[in-house]
Amino acid sequence: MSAFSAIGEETEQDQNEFTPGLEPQPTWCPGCGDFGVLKALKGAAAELGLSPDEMMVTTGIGCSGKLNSYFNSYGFHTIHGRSLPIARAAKLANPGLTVVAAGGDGDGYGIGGNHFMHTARENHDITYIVFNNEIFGLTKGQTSPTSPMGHKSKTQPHGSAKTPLRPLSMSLNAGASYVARTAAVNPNQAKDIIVEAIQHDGFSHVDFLTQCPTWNKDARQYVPYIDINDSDDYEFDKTNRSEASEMMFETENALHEGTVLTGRYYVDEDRPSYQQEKQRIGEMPEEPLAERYFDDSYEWERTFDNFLDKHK
Ligand SMILES: Cc1ncc(C[n+]2csc(CCOP(=O)(O)OP(=O)(O)O)c2C)c(N)n1
Ligand code: SF4
Ligand SMILES: [Mg+2]
Repeated sequence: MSAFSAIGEETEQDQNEFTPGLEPQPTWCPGCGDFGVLKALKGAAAELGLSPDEMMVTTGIGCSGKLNSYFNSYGFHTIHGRSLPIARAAKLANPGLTVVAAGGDGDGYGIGGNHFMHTARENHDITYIVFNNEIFGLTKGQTSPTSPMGHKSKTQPHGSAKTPLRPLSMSLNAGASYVARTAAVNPNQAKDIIVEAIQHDGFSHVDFLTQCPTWNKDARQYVPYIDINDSDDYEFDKTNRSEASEMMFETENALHEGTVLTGRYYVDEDRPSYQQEKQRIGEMPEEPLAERYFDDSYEWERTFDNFLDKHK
């Protein structure tokens, strides 16, 4: 239940609860993988019994950034690469809120890469969904950090000379405590993974493969996919860091060799979240910071006043 929830009781939710009654309706192109993320997120929120006032979805800029326009909850359509700092602030101020940050591969692995790395390192208790279509979709198909080597686009007409970034490995190495990959073509797995990611205490990173039939026609449509947790061909312990790391490395190589591997790669239930650690060392109160705003008797400490005092 959020600090401001008027409902606060466990209720059964319907997916339609998260569909805005009025316009806008999605403007994504027919066949776009982004529809799959929206569907999975609605399904996950309904399964968790959340109501719209108990959730906040922050997004960056891109086709992916439109997500919160079509999802009925608190939302913040931020600027390019900045969906994570806003999500972190919302969660720190109001820990009862379920906070989901979302954005594209260009958004999160490119311009916002710094925020991604440090949010993972600090293990903020939020879920981060990256729509990975391996290009910049909204701006008409330029090469992105996850585009495969040799990928031809308007910005790289002779093919990209760069090796693609490894999102799963990067996330693990930066410090994320839950790392998974799913695909828009796999809606049931996607919904289940988002449920787990939201329930996880700490930073959950979901790399979500979303096909872009308009600008990335050369890319595979991420079918057929293999669920590594269900397949006998891939045995590893997702709580073991080095086994998870090897599985991620293999997955990232396989994608560009034509095999789409998905599933849960790393889960660390023991590591305290940033919020828990801050409370443990006494730097964060138990009561939500956001409630102070409504507390008329609270005496605000202003950084500026402290600064002046120090220099008197
Ligand atoms: C600071 C800044 N730089 C560049 C842009 C232009 N821009 C808008 S969307 C985008 C790329 C989006 O790609 P991605 O994050 O992968 O999202 P997608 O559209 O593929 O979902 C860019 C470069 C911008 N809006 N702001
Ligand atoms: S341009 Fe690509 S990513 Fe954007 S809405 Fe169309 S299909 Fe989806
Ligand atoms: Mg993209």
